[in-house]
Amino acid sequence: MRPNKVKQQWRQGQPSVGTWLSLGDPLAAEILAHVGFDWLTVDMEHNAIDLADAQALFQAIATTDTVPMVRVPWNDPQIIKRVLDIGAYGVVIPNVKDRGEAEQAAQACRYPPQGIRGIGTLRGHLYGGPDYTDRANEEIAVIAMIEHIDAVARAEEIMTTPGIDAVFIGPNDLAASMGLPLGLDNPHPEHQAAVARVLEAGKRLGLPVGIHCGSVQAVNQRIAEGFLWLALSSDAGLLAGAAHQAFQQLDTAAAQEARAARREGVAE
Ligand code: 3PY
Ligand code: MG
Repeated sequence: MRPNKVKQQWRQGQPSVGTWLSLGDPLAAEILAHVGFDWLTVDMEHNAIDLADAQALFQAIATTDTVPMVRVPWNDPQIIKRVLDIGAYGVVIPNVKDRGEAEQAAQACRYPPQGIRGIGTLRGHLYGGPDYTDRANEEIAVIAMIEHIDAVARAEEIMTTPGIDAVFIGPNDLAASMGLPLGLDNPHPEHQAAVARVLEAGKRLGLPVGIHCGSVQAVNQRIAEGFLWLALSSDAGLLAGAAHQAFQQLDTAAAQEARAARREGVAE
């Protein structure tokens, strides 16, 4: 079976960096895969991306060595089975809050005897290779999201659940659960403390910890702190950011107005 580069990176203690695919556009996915990100995660939780879209996105990513991953809408064995069967090499499960939910996620991703995944993939073999069914339990990455303050308190029980390969912090839902202002790169001291608690537990237990970042600076800072799975914004965020930056530099009246509005915004 084609090895999972992300799991290799984790074994070597190397950070693995990618971005989120929210647009559902295969050409955008192909462009980002050719940039050289370690992985790309198709986000089926918050967008209009269905299974057929996800399969086309995986096919676009497969033109490169970038690892195809997916965030499922919820911790549901039916959808987890189907995203794996169309070729996901990693599954991100939202809002895992305790050991029972972590067990459900891990078992949905594994063939018996470790789990309950049904046999019957087509594209898994095309992408992974003829021995896919024998090796999938080893190569597929299962990533539980910690994005509620109750899950932070239970980080150890989630991290030590058999079959969980990494945890990933969702800064916005975590902030919402704490009644704090939102923001990916959240500076609030209580938020920072919750993030630090999860990272410390991961280091102590030898489990990779990831986090969603809004900027390159945040990714680099989190790498220095010891995070091993870093999401840099999304296809939509990177597109909007680059377009805003280019637009602001134009010698046109509209751009001058935008620059002035921005300065006023900064001065407020
Ligand atoms: C969050 O910030 O809640 C996320 O889910 C990021 O992916
Ligand atoms: Mg979230």
